[in-house]
Amino acid sequence: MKFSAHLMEIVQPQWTTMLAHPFLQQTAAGTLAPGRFEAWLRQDYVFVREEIRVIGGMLAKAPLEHHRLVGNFIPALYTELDMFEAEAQDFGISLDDIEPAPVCHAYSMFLLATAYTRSFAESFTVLYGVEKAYFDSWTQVKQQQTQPSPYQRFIDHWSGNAFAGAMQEVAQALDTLAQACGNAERTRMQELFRLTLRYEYLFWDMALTGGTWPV
Ligand code: MP5
Repeated sequence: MKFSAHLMEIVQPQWTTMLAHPFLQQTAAGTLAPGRFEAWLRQDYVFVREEIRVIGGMLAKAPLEHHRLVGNFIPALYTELDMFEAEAQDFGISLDDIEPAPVCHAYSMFLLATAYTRSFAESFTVLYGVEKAYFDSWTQVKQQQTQPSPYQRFIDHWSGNAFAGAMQEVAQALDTLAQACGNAERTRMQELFRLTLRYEYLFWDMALTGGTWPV
């Protein structure tokens, strides 16, 4: 079995729980309370901005054969930031002075630390988890929605063909990388993948419940 498929198999129950998160269900049903999408948008904007630094760290370690794939994330993420900025303007949402909420802060620091302190294969596994979580989450929203959503641009972006193609390339590169890893490294990759999924769940939770700093 390919390593990317193996990862999905070992986290299957938690992955299913993540996809059942009320934030996603309510986004699909069009019943999200006012302010909740705004909370997600502001926090995810900060997250994507930080992700560019993560890619910078990964590029420094990327084997030449994977350099272009990783490097291509930088213009793609800037294009995503443009999408956030355009949508925020349409919704009248300010993107100024956003304080990262605890989960957003912890998750982006986890990505950054992984990129700078772990092997390339390990941080690439986390990148796969980040992308796969959004691909599956927004694809499910797209499949479940029965009417157009005010947030359609986001739904279409992460469930569309371009993102699906990039997703496939990432999965293939991960499978190639994993073939050259020993058992100990593969075990660490699995642990990091599970952590990534846990953070993804928490990110939806934060969007739905606020999750701001208590003190
Ligand atoms: C992604 C994201 C998708 N934007 N935010 C979270 C919390 N998880 C995953 O990654 P990308 O690189 O923005 O497509």
